[in-house]
Amino acid sequence: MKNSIALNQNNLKTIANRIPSPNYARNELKAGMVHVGVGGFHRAHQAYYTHKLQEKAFSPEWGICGIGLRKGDQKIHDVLRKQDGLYTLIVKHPDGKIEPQVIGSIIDFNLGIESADPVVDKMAQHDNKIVSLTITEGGYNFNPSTGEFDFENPDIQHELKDPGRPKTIYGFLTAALKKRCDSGLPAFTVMSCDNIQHNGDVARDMLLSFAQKQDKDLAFWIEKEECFPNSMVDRITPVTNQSDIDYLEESVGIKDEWPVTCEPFIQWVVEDNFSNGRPEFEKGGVQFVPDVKPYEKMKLRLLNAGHSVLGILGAIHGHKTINGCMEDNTFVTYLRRFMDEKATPILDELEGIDLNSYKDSLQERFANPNIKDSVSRICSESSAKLPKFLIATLQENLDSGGSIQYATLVIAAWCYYSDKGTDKNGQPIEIIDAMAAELKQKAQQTKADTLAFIKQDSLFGDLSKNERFVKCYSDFVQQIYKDGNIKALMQTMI
Ligand code: CS2
Repeated sequence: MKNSIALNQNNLKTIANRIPSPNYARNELKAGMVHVGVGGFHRAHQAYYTHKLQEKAFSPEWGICGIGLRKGDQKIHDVLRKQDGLYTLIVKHPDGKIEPQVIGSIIDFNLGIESADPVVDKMAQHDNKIVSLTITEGGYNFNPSTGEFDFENPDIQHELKDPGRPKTIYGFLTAALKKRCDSGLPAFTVMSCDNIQHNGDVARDMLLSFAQKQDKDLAFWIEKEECFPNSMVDRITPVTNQSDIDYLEESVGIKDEWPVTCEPFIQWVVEDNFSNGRPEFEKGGVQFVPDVKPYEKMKLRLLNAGHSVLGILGAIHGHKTINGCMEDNTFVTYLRRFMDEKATPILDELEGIDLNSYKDSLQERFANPNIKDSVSRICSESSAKLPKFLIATLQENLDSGGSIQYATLVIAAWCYYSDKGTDKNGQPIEIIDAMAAELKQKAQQTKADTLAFIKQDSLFGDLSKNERFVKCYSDFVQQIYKDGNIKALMQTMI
């Protein structure tokens, strides 16, 4: 568009004539929440809910300050600073309708890379009442099979020796909490928004393990004063593409360097357990419940696990997107069988939720042809995701005598995927995983030792010693390694 304009506060009036934009006094907002990990998901979810709240019931004490602790956060920091915290959220409906809107709830951004002070100070500041997190499943620094805090991590060892120069979330949280404790300020709530079962409890246990080693008095104070609500978060948020940036500039007339796209569905179920007040998020549609555990289990073991099932199998077959998988009947049937026969039996009772319609709605969401959620995003960091999404279900089915084939095939396929790095057409698969090299190395030993891949105990626990699992896994590995024709194998099972 000829007269396209840059997204920033000065241009907001003009932009508001083109698409919905914040109508509240952003300059009056204070940073009552400090959010670590400002990826697409945070911007499509918590920041969106906060924006909705501001529109419905202006609450000046509840703006968001973004925080980045990793080098990779530099870019979002620079973009959001340049755009005065503003960005466009593009909701893509299954029928092709596209709804862009400007979100205004992020009002500041600090990096803790070169110096920790700006971040620690922000967290320790009086106005701040909540530190929320989307630091990914791998960011919690625990051993997935034992659940124990990983003190071997060199960054953790560094922080224990030198608390003044924190590197991980734990070092930053304790440094800020120490300041608050010393100056008589109340503890902030730590609100985890990651896809981990009992995410608040995990955040609490890990923070306390760390703090107990670093400063016992502080650990005692944290234990007494601080709340860690569990929550279930949900909105499918694919990686932003150049075509999204071009669409905004060419069709809407807005130059936004990093918009976010997402599906229309959104859900947030949170335990009402906050140490120092909270926004009235319910006005923006958030559900507060006394116990979120059954909801999180349902979501992790159906939606997230379902994604991984489609992602790993789809990657080997050569599907590029999740909706591409959903156009393939073999994948659709396989997914449903996995959800009905493996995942549903291990879920807890959920009052008022009809699991069949939940699963139907997941299928519709996955099939949204406009979302184009890439298989590579879903498979990224599988080493952090699969233990929580899939292996946990497998373990429960092994314990209860339930059926295991559908999940076991995915594990066998994950081994093949890590080993080969190409799909059935010989096209390279992009593997993004902090453990990629180790996974590959183990997978490559499969020919000599069929169980080499599952002998990684930190991921698989004692699965390699379970006779029933080993038999099923070995059969699948042999079959996949014959010709990599994963779809043919799936077809024999449905
Ligand atoms: C996905 C999630 O990362 C993944 O593998 O399953 O990002 C998923 O899209 C969100 O949890 C949806 O709420």
